[in-house]
Amino acid sequence: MLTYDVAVVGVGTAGKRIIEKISHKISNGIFLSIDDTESKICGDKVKEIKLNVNFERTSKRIKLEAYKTSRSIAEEIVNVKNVVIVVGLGGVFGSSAAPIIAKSLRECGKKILGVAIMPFKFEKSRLFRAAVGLRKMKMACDGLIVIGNGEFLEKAPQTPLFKAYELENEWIGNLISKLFDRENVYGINSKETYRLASDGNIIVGVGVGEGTGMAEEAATEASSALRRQSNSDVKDALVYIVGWKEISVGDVSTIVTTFRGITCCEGEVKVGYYPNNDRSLTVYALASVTETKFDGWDPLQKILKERELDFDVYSDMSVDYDFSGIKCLD
Ligand SMILES: Nc1nc2c(ncn2[C@@H]2O[C@H](COP(=O)(O)OP(=O)(O)OP(=O)(O)O)[C@@H](O)[C@H]2O)c(=O)[nH]1
Ligand SMILES: [Mg+2]
Repeated sequence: MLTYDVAVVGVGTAGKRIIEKISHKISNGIFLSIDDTESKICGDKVKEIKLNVNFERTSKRIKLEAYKTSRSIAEEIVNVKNVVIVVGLGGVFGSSAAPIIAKSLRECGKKILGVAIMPFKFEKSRLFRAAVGLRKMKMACDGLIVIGNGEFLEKAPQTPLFKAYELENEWIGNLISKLFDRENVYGINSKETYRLASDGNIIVGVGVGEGTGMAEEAATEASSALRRQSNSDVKDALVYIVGWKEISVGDVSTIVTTFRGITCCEGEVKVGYYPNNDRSLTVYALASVTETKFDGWDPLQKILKERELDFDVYSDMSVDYDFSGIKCLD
């Protein structure tokens, strides 16, 4: 039987688009997309699972269908230990389905790394649902990486939205493929990523540099993106440097020093290096922080502390649950 390093599951519309990118970048993986829209993915590397919820597209229905599907996925990826679940939070589909799928696969013994993409600040109606979804993903996954959509438009607010998504999906695809890149001797291994991501609040900053000074430029941009997402100093970090193959030891040192300076990080900064033929450098920084700006999008959390208002099927569903009698608040 074939064995794979990782299974990557994209949930909802954003998840589906990103999984398409990732499928071209990771050589030894299984790729699944779970959504309720018709098939649109190019190529045959991604298996698309269409949840049948169109006749009753409620959060409750999506959760039930997602749970049932997660059982068959578990059977399909029986030989895979690591699972990455990618979801754009804030819509109904992904925010409802992704935490259920994560929890259910985790109960089957999989190690779950969640990648949650948060909406743009202007998507006002989606922020609360995204923050609630984020909290559930934190509970459901072994580790979670949070990516703020807004960070990618900071440099080019004139960019058409679909192009911004396209560019961002490319970046997210590159980052995730680096997390599981086992070819590269200078890489950061996936265990280190899981360890950092299990800390609770992990955010991502991306920066690109070109020409002379590219190292400092890319590091400054990535660090500033982290600063915008959190007021707290960075505790520990993983820094993925991708690009120019002539990069020097001095450049790597500049990246780490700049990163430490801007993010006030006194903890561990591990660096992975992934050379290619680009004449530019891209720095992806994964950073552990005490709190993020996304936490504030769910003001109820502050009042309720550890208590849950949303008693959905997710709260008490166990693997062998009998669906026939489920009652829940939507
Ligand atoms: N990076 C990125 N973000 C996206 C993309 N499409 C949507 N998003 C973001 O992800 C969030 C969730 O959107 P969708 O993925 O469309 O939502 P959904 O889970 O399919 O839910 P529904 O709206 O019910 O279909 C949005 O608020 C957007 O900010 C994409 O292609 N790339
Ligand atoms: Mg959708």
